[in-house]
Amino acid sequence: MVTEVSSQVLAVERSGGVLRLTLNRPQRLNALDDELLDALGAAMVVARDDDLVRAVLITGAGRGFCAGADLTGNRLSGDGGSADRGSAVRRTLQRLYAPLILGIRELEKPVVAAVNGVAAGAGMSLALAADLRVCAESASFIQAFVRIGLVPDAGSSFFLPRLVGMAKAAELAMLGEAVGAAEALRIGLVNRVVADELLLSEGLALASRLAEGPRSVGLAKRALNQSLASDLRAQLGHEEDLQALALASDDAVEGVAAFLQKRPAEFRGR
Ligand code: T3D
Repeated sequence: MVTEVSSQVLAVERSGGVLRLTLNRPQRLNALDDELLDALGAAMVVARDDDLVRAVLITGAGRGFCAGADLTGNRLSGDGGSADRGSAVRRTLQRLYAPLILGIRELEKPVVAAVNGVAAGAGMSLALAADLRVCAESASFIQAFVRIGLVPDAGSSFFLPRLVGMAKAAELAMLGEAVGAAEALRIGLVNRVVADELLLSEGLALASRLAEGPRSVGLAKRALNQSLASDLRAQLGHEEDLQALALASDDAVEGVAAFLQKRPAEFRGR
C-alpha cells in the first residue's frame, strides 16, 4: 500500500499495479480546494516515480466525481477587486492546475477516470485529462464555467474540441448544459457507461488490465500526445523514434517470444 501521500481529502491506495486516487470531500461534491489540488499533484509524482505503479484510477467519494473549483474559497468569491481576483486565479492555475493536468498527460502510464457522479467545471477537465473514461449511468458532465461567468480552464478548452469536435465543444462550453452518461457516450466524451454499482469494479478491472500491459502502452500515450501538435510527416518521425524505444524494451522481446511460443505474454512494464 502507498500511504505516504494519502490525506483527508485524497485517499491514495495501490493495489497491484494500480494507484487508486479517491477525491474525498463528498460534502462538497469533491470540489477542488488548494489542499486537494496539492494532494492530487503529489499523487501524480508518486505515480510517475514508483515503478510498481503501472496505471492510475481517479474517482470520487460520495455522489459526485468533482464539482470543479471550490467556490467557497476566497479567490473566486472574495472581496478583493477584480484585478486581485484575476491575478490570484492566474497564480492558482499556474501553480496547481497546470502541473496536475500536465502531470496526467505527461505520465507515461495510463490514467483512467471512473466518473461516479457529476463532473463540473475543472472537475470535468480532470476527467477529460485522463486517457480513458468509464462513467456510471448516473454521472453527468457540465462545463459549469459559463454558468458563473468564467471560461473553460484546466485543459477543458484543449480536450473538448479534440474529443467531441468544435461544434459540440462550443455548445457545451457556451451553454453549460448537463450532459448525461448516454449522451456522453454517444458524442465520444466517455469510453464506457456502466451500472452505478459496477463502476468501481469495472474501473479497476480496466485499470488493472492496462497495468498488466507492456511498456509500449506508455509510449503509445506519448505518440498520441505528440500527434496533437504534429503534421503527418513529423508524426511519422515520432513513430519511428518510439518504435525504436519500444523494440528496445524487455516487453517487446517477451511479446514476440510469447507469440512464437503460443503462450500469453507476461509483461513487466519495462
Ligand atoms: O482559482 C480557481 O480555482 C479557478 C478555477 C476555476 C475552475 C472551475 O472549476 S470554475 C467552476 C466551478 N464549479 C461550479 O461552478 C459548479 C458548482 N456546483 C454546481 O453547479 C452544482 O453543485 C452541481 C451542478 C455540480 C451539482 O448540483 P446538485 O444539485 O447535485 O448539488 P448541490 O446541492 O448544488 O451541491 C451539494 C453541496 O456541494 C452543496 O453544499 P450544501 O448546500 O449541501 O452545504 C454545494 O454548495 C456544494 N458544492 C457544489 N459545488 C461546489 C460546492 N461547494 C463549493 N464549490 C463547488 N464548486
